[in-house]
Amino acid sequence: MHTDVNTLFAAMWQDYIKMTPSAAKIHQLLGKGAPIINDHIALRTFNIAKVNLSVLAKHFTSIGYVDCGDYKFEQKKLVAKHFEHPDPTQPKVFISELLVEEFSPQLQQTIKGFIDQVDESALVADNFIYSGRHWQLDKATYQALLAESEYAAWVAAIGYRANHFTVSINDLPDFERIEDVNQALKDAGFVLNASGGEIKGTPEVLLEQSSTMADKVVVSFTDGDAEIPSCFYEFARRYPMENGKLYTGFVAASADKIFESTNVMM
Ligand code: OOG
Ligand code: NI
Repeated sequence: MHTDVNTLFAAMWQDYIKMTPSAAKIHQLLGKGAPIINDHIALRTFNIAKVNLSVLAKHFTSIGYVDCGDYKFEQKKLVAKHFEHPDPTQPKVFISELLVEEFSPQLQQTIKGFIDQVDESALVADNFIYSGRHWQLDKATYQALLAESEYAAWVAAIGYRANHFTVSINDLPDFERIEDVNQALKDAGFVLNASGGEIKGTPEVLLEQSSTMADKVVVSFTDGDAEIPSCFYEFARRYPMENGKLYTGFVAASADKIFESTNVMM
């Protein structure tokens, strides 16, 4: 496991921009070359003990992150937690896990087959949370998973890595409103996730969010290559609570729609 927060996120960012070429362009568009503060990153997994949310979380709690919130997504059959670092300029971490036992026996068997292929030593290696896929996957299995859960198919194909980074709009020198960030992105030709509206959340819930639709990358399957959705970029504007401090949590109703940024079809 990593011992330093900055080297961990630098490595995750390098992996992420390989999967998400538009993120590097958007980073330049919004930051104009200056550093950007990341509000949060997110990871996905299955709730099988060997690879579950807490296994991923250890890579963050071991470097000072603290469990700060629980979320439930009934329809998508997911649960999630978010973690914060004592240094508020470090990204928050949102980790979700799919409740595998709530799906068909076929899906359960497929996922167990994947997890059996994960090497125990890989789980605690420095790079586990940006190591990608650890199992064989063919196109028909990917399609079968997709029919039951977009999330299951995404984790099956893309594996362990940040599925998004998130620009902190509050820390951008040239933008204040999320509407203006969205307009700049659309003017530059990027496609936003419109599920539930381009802006998720409101000042009243203390968090406004938007995201791009995931880039498409060529992924190797055991029976050939195919282009599928990889990762996306998110934009978050936080509002102060009554005590004057910015809200640091997430909003489940908004998160529910952000998950759909990796959907194959909208
Ligand atoms: C996480 C979706 C939720 C947010 O900011 O609400 C989220 C995911 O897509 O894995 O990132
Ligand atoms: Ni997010």
